[in-house]
Amino acid sequence: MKTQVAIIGAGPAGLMLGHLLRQADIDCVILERQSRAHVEGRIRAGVLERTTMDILDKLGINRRMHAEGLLHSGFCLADGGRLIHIDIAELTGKQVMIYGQTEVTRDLLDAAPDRGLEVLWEVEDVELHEITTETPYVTFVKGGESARLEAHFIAGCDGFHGPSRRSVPQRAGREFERVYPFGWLGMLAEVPPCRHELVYANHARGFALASMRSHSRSRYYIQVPIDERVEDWPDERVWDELSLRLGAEVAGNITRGPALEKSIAPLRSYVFEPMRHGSLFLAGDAAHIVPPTGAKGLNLAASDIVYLSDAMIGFFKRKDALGIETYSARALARVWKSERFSWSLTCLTHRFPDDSPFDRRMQVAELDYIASSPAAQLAIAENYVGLPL
Ligand code: FAS
Ligand code: PHB
Repeated sequence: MKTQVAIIGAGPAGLMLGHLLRQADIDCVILERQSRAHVEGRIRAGVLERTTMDILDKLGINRRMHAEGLLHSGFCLADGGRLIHIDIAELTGKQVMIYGQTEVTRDLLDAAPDRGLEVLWEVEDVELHEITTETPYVTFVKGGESARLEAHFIAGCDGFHGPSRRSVPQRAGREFERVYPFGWLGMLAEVPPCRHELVYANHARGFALASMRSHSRSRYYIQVPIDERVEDWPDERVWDELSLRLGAEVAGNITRGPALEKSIAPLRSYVFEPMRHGSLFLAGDAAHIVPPTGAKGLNLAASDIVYLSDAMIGFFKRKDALGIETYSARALARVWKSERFSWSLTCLTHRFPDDSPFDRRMQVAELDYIASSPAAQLAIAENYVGLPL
């Protein structure tokens, strides 16, 4: 098999890249390890920045997002019963869209056939070859048959555990990581949200987040110890903990119901540099991970893909290699700013096991400062809605 761009991974990064390349009449093939049902079944991000919405608008894959998504103009930080409202629309002139990554993935997959975007599902043993030459190729097994896909470029959109980043020799790359001493237990329930906006709560018992997917479907999170097992958290225990951590005003409006999904995710900050090695380009979680506190994971994948698709389209359509040469530096400049924001909001809202009384005072002082300073609120708001590309 031959194509211009071999894309590994049919998550948001791979699917957005595939659509943008096909829209520019560039050949590409997506290789995905899982089944379509598995990919569509993953419950992940919930907040879209303008950057991500713009990609879906540009692709014309936006009807359901605008029909079913919820535009939000602000969110709250909660601390011991105090609610600090961050009015992102007033401060930045921008809003964010509440529309689940599950829905974004489904919309991109539903639109793939009309775009002529080919996804090979359930491929195994994907391996990258000759990635420092101009004739790289990928080998894989599909339905028991070995296959080889030759391409000009390979896009590693295969997430944190995929083979692409591991194909870069250790001497050629550098990792930066912080693993947090806690995880997030997430619960999805078909109950109306407890508030019209998201609430990020700092509580002595730990962080909690009240989010949503629609007016009838809520998504909640609580910070749990890193070694916690989801089996030890029956629904009622989660609801009780949420009520304690979110504070009386917010908790008073919680509607309880059976969990549709409940899982624990670890939290880490991670960046791999560079995001290009020869003919291999890394994008999304394959190159970086953020703690979900800042709602940046999916949106960073989107901004990587804006840079990468522009670069590849310039190369193939105008023989302009500037975007290819500058991709890694451009993407990393935005990645690091989002890593900083996600890390800082995590440190502000979570309780760390080794926190000293001084550390707690620093959290209280920063929350007091945010509550009293429009400048501090603007700094949070402009990062939350997404920094300019
Ligand atoms: P993805 O991981 O989504 O996609 C990579 C794809 O590559 C997958 O489909 C995988 O099956 C495939 N793949 C892997 N190995 C392969 C191989 N060998 N061959 C072929 N294909 C292979 N972000 C937020 O903003 N907010 C959140 O609340 C949030 N919650 C999250 C919860 C969890 C449990 C996880 C894991 C992540 C969460 N994220 C969240 C981050 C998440 O949304 C990612 O940022 C987003 O999925 C990134 O998209 P991709 O880079 O496409 O990677
Ligand atoms: C979600 O709704 O899944 C969500 C929202 C905001 C975050 C993280 C997750 O910061």
